[in-house]
Amino acid sequence: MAKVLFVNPIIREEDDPRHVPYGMALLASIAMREGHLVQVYDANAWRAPDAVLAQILKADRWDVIGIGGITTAYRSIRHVVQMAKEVAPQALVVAGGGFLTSMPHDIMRLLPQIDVGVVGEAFVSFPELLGRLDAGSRDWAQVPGLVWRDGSGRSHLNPERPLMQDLDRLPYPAWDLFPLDVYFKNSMALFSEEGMLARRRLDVNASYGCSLICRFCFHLGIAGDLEHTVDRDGQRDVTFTYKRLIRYHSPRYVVDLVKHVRERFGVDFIGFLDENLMTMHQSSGKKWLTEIARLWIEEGLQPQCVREGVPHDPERCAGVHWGGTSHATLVSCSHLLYGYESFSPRVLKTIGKGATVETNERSLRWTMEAGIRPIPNQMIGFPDEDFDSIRDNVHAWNRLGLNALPFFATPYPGTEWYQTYKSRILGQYGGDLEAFLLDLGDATRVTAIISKKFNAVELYGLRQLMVQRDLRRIAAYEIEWNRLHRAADKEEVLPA
Ligand code: B12
Repeated sequence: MAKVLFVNPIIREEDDPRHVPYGMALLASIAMREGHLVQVYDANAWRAPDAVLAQILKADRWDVIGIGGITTAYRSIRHVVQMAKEVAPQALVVAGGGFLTSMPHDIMRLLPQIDVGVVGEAFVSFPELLGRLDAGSRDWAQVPGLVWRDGSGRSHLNPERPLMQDLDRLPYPAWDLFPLDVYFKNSMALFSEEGMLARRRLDVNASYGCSLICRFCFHLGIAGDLEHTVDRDGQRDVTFTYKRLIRYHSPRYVVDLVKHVRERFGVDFIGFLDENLMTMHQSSGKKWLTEIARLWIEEGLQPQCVREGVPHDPERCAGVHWGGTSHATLVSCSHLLYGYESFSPRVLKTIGKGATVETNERSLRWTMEAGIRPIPNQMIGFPDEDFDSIRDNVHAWNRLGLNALPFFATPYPGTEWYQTYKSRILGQYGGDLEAFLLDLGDATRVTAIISKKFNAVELYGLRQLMVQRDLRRIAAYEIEWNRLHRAADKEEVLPA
């Protein structure tokens, strides 16, 4: 059996750690079920100095050091794998998750310390890798879903690993390997009163997939979106398509899991991580969430305040509240997060999501009428953003009484936007992909601009004017913009 150390990299350095990494917790559990010896160092939770990481890396003779996360964890991942190779050179460094899946060959080139990568879903590929290692083999060419390097340093991507069909075969995540006290301290989710008062929140991912095809979104290669291309030299690469394979845990699995965490860890709130809980309900013939809710009540998980119709009091309320994500074309918990993105008809048409201004507004009204707090997400800087779309948003906020600080539209790797605007994006970083990866954050700052019309200075300025509802200055700048660009156009056509 292999000795495996998982390292959870730092994500959102500027914020407190709030989410146990669900995929890693599942992989740890799977590895233990297969008989391997597993430890976790949660760098995101501990935020400790490097000396601690070095100690952990030396604390045993690890066979495998596993690390993974989303693209914005790149800086931390880079640091950990560099240290791992220095301090524990005997260990096989294995990486996975969105940062690698979105660009396997690039990551293998940028981070030579990674020995093997697991592309897309790792539920089967990772234990198979451990099994091989255990059997003394380091021949990775036969394991679907892996990316690896040959003796010359060239990376190879193996054929795809089919997604697991029966998700209920998954063991429960190994939450007890993570410092839950740190996470419980940051349990509160600022999205609803119940969420705000949560003291012991854990997250559950109940379904995999999303039926939408938003141009700014990426599904980590675990939603049926991942496909391979093979070039003339036989070199494989990943591509992300509109194909979907939507998978659910059964309501029974979900509710038993929640019951388990209630009994084991005393949780009072469950955050559903599902990419889009409500679209998943919709595509299940509107039965899935209803059945979860029925079992939730049957198993005694319904919060006392909901049952008795009284205000939530965390001192008295027994039971488990929950929250998740929704989409503007549906509403049917405590809070629902909505990615409304924009209230401009033109922009909405180009996002690919199928939402309209009407569905956005309707869902907001319905959600509020149902006593659920809607949390709208807005963005600025779409490829087709213009003065009229900016104004449309301000008008909608005024109409609906919304306050929002829009995010900046960001082409994260793996998204359609990244594919479409790749050369433009890299052009903004002097062709240096790593510089772009290191710059990415949570889209509250401008990174690579994909707006055809506005530059960074304009996007910051316009966002500020939107927040202040300053339509007069937006109109004045539109005149200025047109004047400047007319002048620039004229200069361009002047003979040299
Ligand atoms: C929880 C979550 C977060 C958490 C942190 C997650 C974490 N600890 O890594 C927080 C809230 C911090 C977060 C933030 C953001 N997130 Co987020 N988040 C999620 C969410 C909801 C759940 C992730 C999850 O648990 N998935 C389910 C599990 C099973 O998948 P998994 O963890 O990836 O694990 C599987 C594989 O990826 C792989 N794997 C993962 N780790 C490892 C490790 C090893 C060793 C191996 C072998 C394999 C492996 O194997 C697992 C099993 O198959 C997803 C949506 C979703 N439902 O997936 C979005 C998602 C990952 N986030 C996304 C985005 C865009 C963001 C933000 C940029 C959003 C924003 N504008 O602010 C920010 C980044 C902020 C920042 N400054 O860095 C994108 C993807 C980004 C990317 N390119 O990688 C997703 C897919 C949502 C979406 N569709 O757009 N997020």
